[in-house]
Amino acid sequence: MAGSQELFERAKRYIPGGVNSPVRAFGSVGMTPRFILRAEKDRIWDEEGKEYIDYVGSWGPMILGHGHPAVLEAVERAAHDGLSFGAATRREVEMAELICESVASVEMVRMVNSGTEAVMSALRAARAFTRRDKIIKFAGCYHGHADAMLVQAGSGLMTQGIPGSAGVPAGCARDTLTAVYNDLESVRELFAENDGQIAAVIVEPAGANMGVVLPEPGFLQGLRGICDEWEALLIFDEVITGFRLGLDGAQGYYGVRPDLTTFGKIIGGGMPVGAYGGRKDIMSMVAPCGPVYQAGTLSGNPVAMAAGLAQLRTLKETPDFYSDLNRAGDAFFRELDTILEEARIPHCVNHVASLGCVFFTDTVVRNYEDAQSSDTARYADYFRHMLDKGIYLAPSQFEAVFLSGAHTQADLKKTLDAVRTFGKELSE
Ligand code: HOZ
Repeated sequence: MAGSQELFERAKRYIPGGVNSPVRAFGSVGMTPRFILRAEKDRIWDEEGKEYIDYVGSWGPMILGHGHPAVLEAVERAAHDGLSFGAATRREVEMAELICESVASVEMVRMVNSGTEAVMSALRAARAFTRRDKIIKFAGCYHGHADAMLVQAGSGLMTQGIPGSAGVPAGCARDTLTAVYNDLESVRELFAENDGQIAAVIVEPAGANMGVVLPEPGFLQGLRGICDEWEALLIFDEVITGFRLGLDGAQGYYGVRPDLTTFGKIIGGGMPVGAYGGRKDIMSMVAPCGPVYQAGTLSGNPVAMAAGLAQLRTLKETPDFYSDLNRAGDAFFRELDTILEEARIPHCVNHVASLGCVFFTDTVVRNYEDAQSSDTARYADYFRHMLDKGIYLAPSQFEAVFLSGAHTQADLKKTLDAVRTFGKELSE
């Protein structure tokens, strides 16, 4: 049977870079990507049959772990009922109700197929509502690959070390203004320079695409205040944080109410899904209610809705799910910090709840520039060491570690032991 190396050679002949999403290529860690065969709970197996503890979790969606029985059963049932109708279905109504009941700022919601689509559509609605064109985003925040958002973006662009993408017309990027994360003054300046032209500020309420960068106390509240002052909208991109920090996402966790929110990942239970929603007066502008056009054959796909609903219902109905997971996350990242401290390796561990990362830098990482001070060669060594010990981390310094409810104490300990041996080997 073909292994990862052979599959990668074949893939490169027909798929750009051999992958369908750049970070997967393992380029920044200088390795051949592992081709994944199957997964169960917190484990994945590659084509060679090697087993790993998985901390990528499909980049966030697998908060219950892989192959949760409730999700699998719901998918099987839905698949038998029909894969796609391109027509309205009961599950879409139930999904919309569940999201609106869980997230207080979301009064209406529209399902789409990815986080990119969700952001693109939310920006369109914001521009239509305010009748303004300009958008403020933050350097290092990643909001999918729509033209207007590929400006100083995080995730794969950071991995490749490029500030933006070729092929984006100057006109598309002209209306995107970039501020500094955790720096309200940089936002105020942009508003003052573009009086009456800014439709919205879009932000990852906890940055998770430049590594994990957390909002400092008052930052998100400050954004709310500035947007109100200038009559602009505040958009939280909760594609990663939504239903991860808690049922009401980062907005519940930090206590700030945005006007619009984008979702993805967890709400699809592992299937391709996105959604955007928020204030009723804004969402009522979306067709067929209003003049903002947005549509999709696979939007609200029945199998994707079934997977997402099963996952969200399980999260909602499992007592203490978030308190247990977040406590495990706190303990894990604290211990990681201690181990690296004892090994005297310059580092900064940032984390909130079950989401975190380690930067190999002696700088406190509070924005994109700080994140860029990281020693990416050391991250590559760390990644290779951990992979060798059966721990599958993100193949890039600028992504997150995702814990799930399926990670056992024994597996977390095994992971921390592997970090310990990394520290020892480095100091020898
Ligand atoms: N953009 C994702 C990381 N933030 C990577 C997606 C993927 O490769 O699946």
